[in-house]
Amino acid sequence: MKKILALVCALVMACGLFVTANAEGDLLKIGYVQVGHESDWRMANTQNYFDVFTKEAGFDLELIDCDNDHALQLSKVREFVQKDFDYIVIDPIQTAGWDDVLKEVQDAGIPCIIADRSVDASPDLYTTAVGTDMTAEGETAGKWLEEYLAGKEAKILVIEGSTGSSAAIGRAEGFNKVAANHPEWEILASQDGDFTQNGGQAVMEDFIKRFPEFDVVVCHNDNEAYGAMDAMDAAGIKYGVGEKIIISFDATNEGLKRTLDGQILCDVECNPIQAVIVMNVIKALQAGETVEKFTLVPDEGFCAPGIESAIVTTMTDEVLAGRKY
Ligand code: GZL
Repeated sequence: MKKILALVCALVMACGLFVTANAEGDLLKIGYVQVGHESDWRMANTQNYFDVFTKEAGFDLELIDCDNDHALQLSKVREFVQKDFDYIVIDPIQTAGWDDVLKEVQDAGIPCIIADRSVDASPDLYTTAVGTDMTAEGETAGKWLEEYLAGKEAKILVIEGSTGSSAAIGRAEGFNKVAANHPEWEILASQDGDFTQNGGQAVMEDFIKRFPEFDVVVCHNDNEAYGAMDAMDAAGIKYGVGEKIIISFDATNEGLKRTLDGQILCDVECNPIQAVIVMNVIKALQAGETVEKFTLVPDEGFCAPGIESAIVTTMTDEVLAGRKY
C-alpha cells in the first residue's frame, strides 16, 4: 500500500502538482533548531512555526529550543540528519562555526534552510535563507536619530544583542555606518545585553554608574529596552520626548505600545512572522522548483506620536491595532 501511495505521490509531484508528503507518503518531517526563548520576538517566531507547520497542513514539525547554546544546535542538527528528516531549518545563535555541520547535512541530501539570523558560511553549503536585513535595520535607527537630532550633539550608549549573532552584528554595523558621518555623536560604550530584559537592566545599571551624562540609549531589542527602562526608573532618570532618547528594535506589540506612549522614541521592526515564507519555500522545493538563495522578510520603523519623520511611521492607535504581532 505504501509503495502505491509513494508512486502516486511521485507521479503527482512529477506533474507539478504539490502534496506535502515525502516519498513514503508520510507527513514531511521538519526539524527546526530554534535560538531559544530569550525574548518576546523569539516567542512570537516559535508560536508562528507551530501555527503554520501543522499536521493538518502535512507537516511533522520538531522544534528544538536550544536555549542560546550553539553546541546544542550543532548536535540537534546532527540528530535530525541521523533521523533522516525531510528538511532542516536552522536559526543560528551565532554566525560562526557552521561549515562542518552544513556539509554533513548537504552530504546527507537533506535540504537546509537558514531562517531569521544568518551564518558565516558559503551559500553553497545550504539550500536557501529567509530573513530580515539587520544592517538595514541598524541604518534605519541611525537615520531616524540623524533626522531627530538635526545636528545636535549626542552621547550615546548601546546595549547590544547577543555577541556573535547576525542580529547584533548587523544592527551595530548599520547604526555605526550612519554614526560615522556624525563627529558630533559620541558612542560612550557598547555592551552585550543578550537580548533579554535582565541583560538590558544589568547593562544599563552599569552604564548609569559609569556615565552620569548621556542622551541616547540604543537597545538591540525591545526586551533590553524594558530592562533599560527598569534601571532608569530605579535611578530616577526620565526618558521619552524631551528626556533621554530610547531607540529599540523588534517592534513587538509591547514595544510599539511603549512607543505609542512616548517611552520608546523609535522602534525598528524585525518581523518574526516568517514561517509561511519558509513553508512556501519548502512547497516550491517539493514541487521541484528552483528557489532564490535568499528571501527577504520586509520590515519598517516606528516613532513616538508628535514626532514627524520621513524615515519611519509615526505611531497611532490605528497603527497599533493593525499589527499582526
Ligand atoms: C532578529 C532576532 C533577534 C531579535 C531578538 O532577527 O534573531 O533575536 O531581534 C531575538 O529579540 O532574541
